[in-house]
Amino acid sequence: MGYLPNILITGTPGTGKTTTSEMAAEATGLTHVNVGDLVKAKSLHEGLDTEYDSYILDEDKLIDEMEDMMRPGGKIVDFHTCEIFPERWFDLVIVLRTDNGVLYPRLESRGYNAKKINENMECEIMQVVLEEARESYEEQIVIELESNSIDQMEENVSRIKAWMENWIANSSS
Ligand code: DAT
Repeated sequence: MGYLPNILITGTPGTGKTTTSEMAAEATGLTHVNVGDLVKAKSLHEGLDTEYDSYILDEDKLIDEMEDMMRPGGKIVDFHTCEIFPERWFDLVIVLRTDNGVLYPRLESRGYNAKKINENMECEIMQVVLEEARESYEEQIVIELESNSIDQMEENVSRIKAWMENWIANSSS
């Protein structure tokens, strides 16, 4: 059949979604979809929230834009929120987690303003994305992975690759 799974990689900004997605795409041959970039490139937003310096998402436009690309499978979707997507899109949902002391300097070195750093730190401390994922998808497809070090990132990429190979073997039998 040549059927391929769709994977969502989510987590607080700075936890390593984009880096992990790029590496996982390279390791698996799946296609990385950076939703933040897509929103900007196709103007799938209602302008900039100046207080938080981030785009106000137009969710309907975004879902419409992504529907056709998700249908054939084979995508690694990278975004900091996960509850807006249709549940049926994903076969695996990975939530990346980072310790406070590691996340803070990552956000600082991005040049985020204090308000945005604090908002994101609180998001990670309160496990906002993990809880969203658990509420939005079946428990058994949601996996929480630590992303503090390069070693952990490489291990996470290996796990994604192994999961995909197993998924393909099971779906073709
Ligand atoms: P996100 O897409 O979640 O916002 P990113 O992939 O852009 O995160 O990573 C933010 C920065 O942190 C970037 O400079 C790479 C670094 N980083 C991310 N995950 C890491 C990890 N597990 N180990 C070491 N550095 C990491």
